[in-house]
Amino acid sequence: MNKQATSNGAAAADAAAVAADIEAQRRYRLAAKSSDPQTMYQAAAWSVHNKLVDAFDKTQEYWKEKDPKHVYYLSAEFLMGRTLTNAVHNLGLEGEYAEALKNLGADMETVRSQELDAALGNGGLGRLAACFLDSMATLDLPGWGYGIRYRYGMFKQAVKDGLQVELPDYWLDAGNPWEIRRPETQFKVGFYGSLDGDKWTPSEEVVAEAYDVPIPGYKTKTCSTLRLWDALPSSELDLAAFNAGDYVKAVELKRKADEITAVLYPNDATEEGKELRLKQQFFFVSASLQDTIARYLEKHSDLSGLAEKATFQMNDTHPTIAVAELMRLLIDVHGMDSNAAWGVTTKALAYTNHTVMPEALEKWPVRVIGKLLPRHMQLIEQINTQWLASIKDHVSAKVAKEQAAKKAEAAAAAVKVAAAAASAAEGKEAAAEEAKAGEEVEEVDLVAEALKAYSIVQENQWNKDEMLVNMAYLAVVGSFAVNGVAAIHSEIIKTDIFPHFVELFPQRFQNKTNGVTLRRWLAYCNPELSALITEALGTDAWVKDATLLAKLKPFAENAEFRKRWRAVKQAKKAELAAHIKDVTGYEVSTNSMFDIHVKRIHEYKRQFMNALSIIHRYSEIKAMSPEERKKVVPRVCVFGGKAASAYYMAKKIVALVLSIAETINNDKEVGDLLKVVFLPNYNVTEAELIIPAAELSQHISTAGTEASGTSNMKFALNGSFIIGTLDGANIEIGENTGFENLFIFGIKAEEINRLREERKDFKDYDPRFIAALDLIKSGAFGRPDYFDDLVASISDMNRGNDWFLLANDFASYMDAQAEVDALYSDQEEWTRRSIIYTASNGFFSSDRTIDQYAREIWNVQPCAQP
Ligand code: CRA
Repeated sequence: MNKQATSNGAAAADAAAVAADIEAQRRYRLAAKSSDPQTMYQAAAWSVHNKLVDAFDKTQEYWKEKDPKHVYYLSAEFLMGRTLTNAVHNLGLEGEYAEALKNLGADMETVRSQELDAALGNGGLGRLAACFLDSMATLDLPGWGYGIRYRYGMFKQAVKDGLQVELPDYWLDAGNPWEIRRPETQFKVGFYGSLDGDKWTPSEEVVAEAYDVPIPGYKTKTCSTLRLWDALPSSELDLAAFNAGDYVKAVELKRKADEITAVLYPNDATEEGKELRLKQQFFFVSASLQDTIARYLEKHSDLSGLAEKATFQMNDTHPTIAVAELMRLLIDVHGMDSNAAWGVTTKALAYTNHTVMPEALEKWPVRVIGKLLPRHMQLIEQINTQWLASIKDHVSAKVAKEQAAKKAEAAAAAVKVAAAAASAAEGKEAAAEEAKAGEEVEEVDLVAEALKAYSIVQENQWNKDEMLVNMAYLAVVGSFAVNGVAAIHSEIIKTDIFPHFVELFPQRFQNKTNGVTLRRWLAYCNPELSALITEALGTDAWVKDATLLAKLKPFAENAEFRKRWRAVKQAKKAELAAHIKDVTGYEVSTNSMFDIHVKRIHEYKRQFMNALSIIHRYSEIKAMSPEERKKVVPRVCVFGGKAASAYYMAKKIVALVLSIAETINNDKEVGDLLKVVFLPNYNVTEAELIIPAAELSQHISTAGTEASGTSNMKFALNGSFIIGTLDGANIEIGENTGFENLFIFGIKAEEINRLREERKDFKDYDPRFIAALDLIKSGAFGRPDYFDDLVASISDMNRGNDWFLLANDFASYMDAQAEVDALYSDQEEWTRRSIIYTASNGFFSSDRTIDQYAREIWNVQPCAQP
């Protein structure tokens, strides 16, 4: 697949043309005299940009002419990472660009490393959206992404004095060659104001302006778009203020508009900025729906057919205000009657749930929606009223059935009591009382009470005076399909999150196990392994057809192939080791096992448990004789991940990892037997370097908490072993790879509730767990008091009470770790199984996921240019 530009006459000519183009960009677009790496990056990027624009225009014209059904992926996050390598490869021009840059005295590696990540997302959900765009384009599916053009992406994480510090991410400052501004595509979005009957007059207004990011598919002419909205002050109000001489107000409007698209909120943060967050959500949803409707109306006169031409996939609850906004647009703007509008809405929307964590299931106070979007609050109330009316018979019947069962039970109990005390008068009295009690319950309005469980608008359980809109419920009621993101998660949402809805329409609920694009996450981030795979299979077709990876299996038995496989891993480890040295100053040995734990820092993901296991390992090594130490499998334990700036415990976890790293890495007695590294600012680009180098990767969330995980798929595809719990997609990776090849440990999801109950008097602490906690408390890693709250959160029943059950899982986690060491000592077997990982997990290509969405939810067909 690495085209040899020099050995191919046509490609060489193309390389000359590319070089001339890059030169022209440098000279005229940038008017630059220097050829420093940043300038060369910009020049190369603009040259690729132009090719993308050509492909983009052709695709969009073709789709416009053919008018196929489209899917619109509404997402508050798109974690795109860098674009240059991906675009050049997807266009099939990697040889030409490498050659051209060489001819211009630059090199691809240096040039591409100049690009800043587009980090418009928090973690898995945002990166999933980016993988989906790549797959949609690759499969020629008419589809667009819609989101927000945040001016600052996810914060930049740095380490200072052993703690995380957050720095702004000025990703747009150097200019962004990957977008096309569309001043001609603007829509007004209103907020606040008053309601007269059902007529809404907003008191604040901004203009949403489109920016298109072309998304090239792999080995296809299709180039789709990610349309991101920027907010501008509404020109009319602005002008009015200026004309009235109120310059301050005019500037104020600009500031307010800027605020909407300034920053991305960390998804697990607290209260702050709630209203602004809802404003952001409504802003991009409204603009996207207006835009789609406007394009639809260019070809069709009647909006009743909208759902035949468009599906809006709501990526988690963030865009779910779409239910009310689509209704408003259809009714208020386009004059549809409300029943017809509801018919169109519920045929056009679909919803993906990505989490069962209560704090991430959005519930907006009625007060907040009512203030910011009064008409939408009114519509939500109406939707809810009609919804509850429509299910009243069902709920009444259910209540009656339950009551009948209860009565029968009470009667049986009464008979029993009477029989037991047959001769005694008290017995009869007791029986009579029992029977009476059963009837009294009926007097309460059981049906009204039962209906509350189905209501979209509900009481805040922590504050009875506040009413909340459950956005997930709104989404379920307003959608024709609801899906989870891994098999186990799709079951859990049915039993734990939406049981009442499943009862009414089981067929609405589906599973779509997540996937990742093999282009970015294998072919481009690991070109060495890709070349080896391509050579073995005799084709690079696996990049587009991941099922072909299965053909690698027989190669696992070939000693020569294993040797080459190991050599690739060693090369990737060496690259990571150099990076570690660069960033942290620590020297790590590539003869050690590279054990990686990278993801957002969260208590449920249990980085803390990994840290405790490392402390135990450290203590063990310290206690060993020199002879015993010879048997230790040396490890480099790498952590990476951002803690939300307001997440107190997560920041302590980062500090703990940094502290133990400091102590252990400077302990001469331990040397290379154990090293601990925290790599700051984990993002897409870091992941592209880290994942190919991994030998073991950790996915150790408390069972039932991680909806899917997607890095587990990337690691598996790059031949890394998984140590993990029976959670999220780990389970399906186990099914594909063979569970004997994973290091699975810990409690099961169905045990969690019971175990949490039992923790009230949990005493079964593993002595190794206690010892590790004691060592932290003793100040062995510095900051003696700083970690008190963290330690208490898993050991003090009054302060957290180990909600994520680290103590329960610790012993089995340590057993699994011992198995890892044992297997690693047998490098032939280890490598054999590493190959099996790559060969077994083609299922996790996002091409498969998207194909399923297209067939089973969207009903969207490929539309490729001839
Ligand atoms: N944090 C889940 O927690 C999942 C991704 C993508 C998450 C992950 O387990 O792999 O979504 N959920 O489906 C989420 O963001 C709001 O919920 C995630 O990225």
